[in-house]
Amino acid sequence: MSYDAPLQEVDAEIAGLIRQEELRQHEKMRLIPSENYAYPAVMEACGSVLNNKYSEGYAGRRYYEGQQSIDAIEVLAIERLKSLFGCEHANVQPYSGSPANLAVYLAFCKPGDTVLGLSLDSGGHLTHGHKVAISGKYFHAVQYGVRKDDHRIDFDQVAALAREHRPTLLFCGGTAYPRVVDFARFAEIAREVGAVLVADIAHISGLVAGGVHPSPVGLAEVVTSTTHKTFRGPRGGMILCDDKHRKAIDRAVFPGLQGGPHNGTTAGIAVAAKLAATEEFRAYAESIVRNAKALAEGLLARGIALVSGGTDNHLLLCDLTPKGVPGKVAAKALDAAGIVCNYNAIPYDPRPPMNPSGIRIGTPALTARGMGEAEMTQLASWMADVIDAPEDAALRERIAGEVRALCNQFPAPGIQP
Ligand code: DSN
Repeated sequence: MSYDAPLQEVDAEIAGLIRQEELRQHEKMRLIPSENYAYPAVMEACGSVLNNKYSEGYAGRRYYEGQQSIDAIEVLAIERLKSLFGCEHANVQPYSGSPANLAVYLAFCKPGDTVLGLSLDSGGHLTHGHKVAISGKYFHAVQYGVRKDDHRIDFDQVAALAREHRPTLLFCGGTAYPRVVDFARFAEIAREVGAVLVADIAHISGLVAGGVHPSPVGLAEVVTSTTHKTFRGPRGGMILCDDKHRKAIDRAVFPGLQGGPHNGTTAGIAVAAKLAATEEFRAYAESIVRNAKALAEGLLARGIALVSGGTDNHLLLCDLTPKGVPGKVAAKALDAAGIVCNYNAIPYDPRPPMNPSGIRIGTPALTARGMGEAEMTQLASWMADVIDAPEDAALRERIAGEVRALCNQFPAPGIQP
């Protein structure tokens, strides 16, 4: 066997599994709100010779020679993000969202310092101070939540905790919060107690770039994000910040936390940032939100309760308690019917995290396929049918066939069916 042969010849087993995953991504309706279809151009940049190069350091200040192309690529990615988000500095080297957040801790905190973030069950992220994560183990993490009655951020609680604990960092943003994040309100509180406000926009960076969610830039001194969710770039991370924090952030990412950046990813981020600056992308972002609202309407009409009563962004959190179906049972039944989501805790969930009361769904991937409100209405009806009868195997099979037929009309970007 030649070492230079294509994947199919070198390793048919892996090639077959990748093909199987391609088919899955083509023939199922993918509703996990943090997933998407990266642009084919992004995939091309990621799977290129850039994989072969080490580049510790930053453009013009590297530890190895041979950076003629790499420096130009990284500068392009940075300049495009600065222009897109209107920020003073961008670091594009974090390997993903969690390392991006960890770098922020390293830049501003010593172990044991106090940090304040949104709790996981209220829609926050492990990296915002959860007790099982490094953010909760190495720092004194205090958590705020959403109100019980309307599931919106409890700003009275945020302000009270901030005044009591005087955190070094105040994190806002999350992974299962279906409403607009009021960055201005957070900034006011951070300013009052002398905390650095960090906005984690991993889920909504595409919505911010597309102008359908307010931007934290100018309000939060530091903004972190992944680059592969609504942004449609490669698996990666970025940190945007004010100029005064440039040195601290850059040093924290390298040499503080990471080694060489993944240069293919950097190129992919540059490509995604270029595409996110187009009118087409604004229209895409608008459609994501329009579709999420249509899906919410369809589900509510079928008696499925939604945390906070609906959505302002790309995601919905369904509370299946009134249906008497645990989230995990629903998620598995829906997957068998060709509709992929994840089970998820809801605020004040009486059930454990591995078997919670809710499912989390979102519209970025379906919207990338060109689906619209009519398809969302149909989807809501299929979902409600399955949730009403999760044990009905014949129903699941029939719906899986109908889902496949619909997916055949909406090609998945970059996938040959
Ligand atoms: N795994 C991501 C999500 O699904 O929201 C967050 O890290």
